[in-house]
Amino acid sequence: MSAMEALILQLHEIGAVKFGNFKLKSGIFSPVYIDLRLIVSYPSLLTQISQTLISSLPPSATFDVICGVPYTALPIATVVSVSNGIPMLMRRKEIKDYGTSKAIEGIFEKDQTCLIIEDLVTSGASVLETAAPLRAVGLKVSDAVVLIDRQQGGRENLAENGIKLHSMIMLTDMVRVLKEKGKIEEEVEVNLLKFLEENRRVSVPSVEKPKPKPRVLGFKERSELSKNPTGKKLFDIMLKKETNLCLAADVGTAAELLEIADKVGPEICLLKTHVDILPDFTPDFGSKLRAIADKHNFLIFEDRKFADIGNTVTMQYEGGIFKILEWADIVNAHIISGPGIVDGLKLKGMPRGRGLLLLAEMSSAGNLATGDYTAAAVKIADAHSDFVMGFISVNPASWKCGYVYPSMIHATPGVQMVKGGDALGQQYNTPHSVITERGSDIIIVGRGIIKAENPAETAHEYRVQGWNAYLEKCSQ
Ligand code: S5P
Repeated sequence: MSAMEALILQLHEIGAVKFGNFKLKSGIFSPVYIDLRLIVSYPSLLTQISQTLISSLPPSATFDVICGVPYTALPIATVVSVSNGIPMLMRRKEIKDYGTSKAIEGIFEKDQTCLIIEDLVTSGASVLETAAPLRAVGLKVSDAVVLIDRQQGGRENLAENGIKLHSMIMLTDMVRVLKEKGKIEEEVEVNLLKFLEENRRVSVPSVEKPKPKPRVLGFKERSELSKNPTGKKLFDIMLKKETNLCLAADVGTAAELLEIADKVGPEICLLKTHVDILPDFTPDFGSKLRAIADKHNFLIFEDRKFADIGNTVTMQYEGGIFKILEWADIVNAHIISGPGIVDGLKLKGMPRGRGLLLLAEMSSAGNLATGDYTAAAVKIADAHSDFVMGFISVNPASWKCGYVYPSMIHATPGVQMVKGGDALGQQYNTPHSVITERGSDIIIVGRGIIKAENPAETAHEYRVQGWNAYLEKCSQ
C-alpha cells in the first residue's frame, strides 16, 4: 500500500472524511464532508501528513519560509517547520489595534519566498487571503501546498493570481482508493463524481492572449497626458497613495456610507456612490462626504449612469434633490442616446473641472455594450477628451484601440478575490486578471469589501493585490 493510500485510509478511519448528505455553508448539499481539524488529536498522523506534504513538492517549488492558512493548517505548518527545520511565519486573521499591529508574525527578509500550507482547498479564497498580506510585506508567494483538493476551481483561481497549487490528495483519488479498499459503496463514488461534475466551478474561460502592446506607461506619464483636471488628479492620487482601488459603497443608508468611507478612506483612490439608494439622504450628504474625501485624499464618483438626451441630463446632473454636480468629482454616462449626452453633461461639468467616465462595456452577463457599441464610446471619448477622463470597461486589452489613449482611465467593476458571479448576472474577475490581463487601471469592488467581516482590512488586501498587479504590468 502506498503512503498516500495509507493516509487516505487513516483520514477516513478517524472520521475526518464523511459521506452522506451534508449542507454546506453555501447552502448546497454535498455528499462528502471533510473536517481536518480532528488531526490535532492524532500526533503520528499529523507528523506523517507534514512529512508527505513537503516530499510531494516538485523541485521547482523553492521557498525560504512557510506560512499556514489559519486556523486548521497552523498545526500542519508548525510540524512541517519543526521536522524540516524550515522557519515559519504566522498570518494574523485579526489585526490588533494595539502593540505592533502586524499582519504577519515572524522574521523574514523582503523578497524571500513563502510557501503557503493549507489543509483543504475549495475555491482557493483562504489561500488568497493569506497570500495578500504576505505579498504586502514584500514576500514572494508562488506556490501553495494543500492536503486535500476538492477540485472545485481552487487550482484555476490561484493560478490566476500567480500561485501554483500542489495537492497531496485529490478528492477523486480519495474516493477511488476508499472504494477500492471496500470502505465505501460504488453508489457513493458515483454520487460524488456527479456532485463534482455539477459543482465544478465553471471552468475558467481561456483568457484571450493580449496582443503585443506598446510599452505600458505609468500613471505619472499618463497624468501628464490627461486633458481633464479630475483625470489628472485621479492619476496623481493613485500614485501618491499607491492604490488603484475604488470602493463601490452600496450600503443601506447614508450614515453607513459615511462611516465606511471614513474607515476605508486610507485604502482607496475613489469612492463610488449610488446616491438614489440612500433612504436617509439629506442635502448636507455631499458636504459631509466631501469632508471625508478631503481628509483621506480620495475622489467621489456618483455612479448615476446618465442615459437621456443632452438637455435632460443637464438638469439631472445639476438639479433635483441630489445636486450631484455639487459634490461628485466624477459621474458616468451611457452613450445609448449619442454624443449629445456628453455635450449636455460637459456644459455643467467642465466649468467645475469635473470628469466623465463613459460606459464602454458592462460586467453583467448578456449586456449589449460590446463590439461596435464599445468602439462608438471610444470615438465619443476621443472627441471630448477634455471632459471624458476614461471608461467603465471590462476587458480594454481586447479593444483594438485600447492602448491608443493612455490619457484615459479604465475603471472595472465586477471584481472579487475569486472569479465567479452573483445570482443576478454580475460576473467577477480577480484584481490580478483585471489589471494585468484585461488591461484596466482601477478595480471597483463592492460586496467583496462591504460584506466582509472587516471591510477596512479586506479593502487593504484588495488594494495590495490591485497595486501589485499595476506594478507587475509596468515592469513587463
Ligand atoms: O457594468 C457595470 C458597471 C457598474 S458601474 N457593472 C457594475 O457592477 N457596476 C457597478 O459596480 C454596480 O452598480 C455596483 O455598484 C458595483 C459592483 O458591485 P459588486 O458588489 O458586484 O462588487
